[in-house]
Amino acid sequence: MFNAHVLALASEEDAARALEQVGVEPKGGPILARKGLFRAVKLQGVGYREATIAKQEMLGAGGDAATPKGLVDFSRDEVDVILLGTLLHFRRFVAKMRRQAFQCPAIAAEVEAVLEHDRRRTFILPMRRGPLPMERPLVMGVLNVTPDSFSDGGAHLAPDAAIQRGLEMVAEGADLLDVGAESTRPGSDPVPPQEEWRRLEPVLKVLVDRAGVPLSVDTYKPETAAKALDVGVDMVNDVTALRDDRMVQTVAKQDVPAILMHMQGEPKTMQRNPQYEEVVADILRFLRERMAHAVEGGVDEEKLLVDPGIGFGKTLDHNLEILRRLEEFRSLGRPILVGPSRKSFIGAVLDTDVEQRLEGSLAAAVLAASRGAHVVRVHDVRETVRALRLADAVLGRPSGRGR
Ligand code: HH2
Repeated sequence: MFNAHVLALASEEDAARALEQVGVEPKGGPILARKGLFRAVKLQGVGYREATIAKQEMLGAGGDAATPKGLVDFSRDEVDVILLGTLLHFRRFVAKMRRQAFQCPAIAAEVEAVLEHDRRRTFILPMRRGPLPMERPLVMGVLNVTPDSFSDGGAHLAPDAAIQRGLEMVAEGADLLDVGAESTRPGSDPVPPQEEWRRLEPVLKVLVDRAGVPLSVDTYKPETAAKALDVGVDMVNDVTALRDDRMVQTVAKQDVPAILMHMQGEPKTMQRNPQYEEVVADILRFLRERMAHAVEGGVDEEKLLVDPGIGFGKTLDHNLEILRRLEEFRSLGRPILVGPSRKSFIGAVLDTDVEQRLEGSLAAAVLAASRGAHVVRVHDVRETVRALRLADAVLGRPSGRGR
């Protein structure tokens, strides 16, 4: 018996470790690791000429490419392609495509970029009050200074209660706090900016000095974001991905990090009949466009985070698919934030009301963390910090969670 077994190799670190165990020369490790890691890269809307060349070149490189029948019977001008190969095959493919005609060099550049992005696991987020290392999934505590948030509405509407809960979450191990004063739950109405700021101001002014962790303001209104940044808040969490151009200007001028979240439609109506051609690809395209728009408007790309927006214009199946395929958002090359906490998809799976979603929220947080989330936005900080400490240990990540 040779004790054959299939190795679980997801990253270069996994491959290097496995090779070391069989005593491969350290110098050969990276080369073999490239042969040991398989990747599938999907391209959408590729012209038939480029798709034909890409298939040939990927086959020539030792890999393969999946293309639809429409490519060979000339019934389609554009097709989606899935390139299949090891990192070594992709390296050869990129070199060959660079020298080809038509849009082939652009395909080479995009494929090379997404593989490089996919490889990147950690980030250091530059912030006003010092850099924020993202080497293990960070816990962002949710503080809703609202009467009507879906899970904790009214609990922290009074400034003192909000401040106390904020400090409590820090004591429980929150790495960041996200403070919001308008519920964006399905069916909610907007809050006027004056009212939003009236709720936020007393809370932010105290927490900026006392929290000891970075603060983000959960708003899509430029006037609210500007005021919050003026009192010292560190970043902006915008559920509309800087839809308002004045928000782009505010973030650019203040040079702070911003979270770009995907939402289909508006909170009032977003859950009526959400539809996607292909949920992950559609959200990726949206986030790419919003990133490009922000960068064109002067925002530093190194300060952007991306969020697929669990529950914002998505069905149960959409939400589950986003979490299952969260790693695919690595292709954007930016830290991934995700907020499944207590949301209705958990209630739908477990058949539980909002106050009975702790276990589901923890499962979602751990799954998200193991599938590439850099920040998990949660209500139950103490429990999530514990659950993620275990996940860190299993995944071999640096500890240091939970003060
Ligand atoms: N979810 C909510 C609010 N803001 N921001 C980001 N980036 N990602 C999210 O998933 C997200 C978010 C909704 O949760 P909550 O704030 O608890 O509820 P409400 O909007 O009812 O206040």
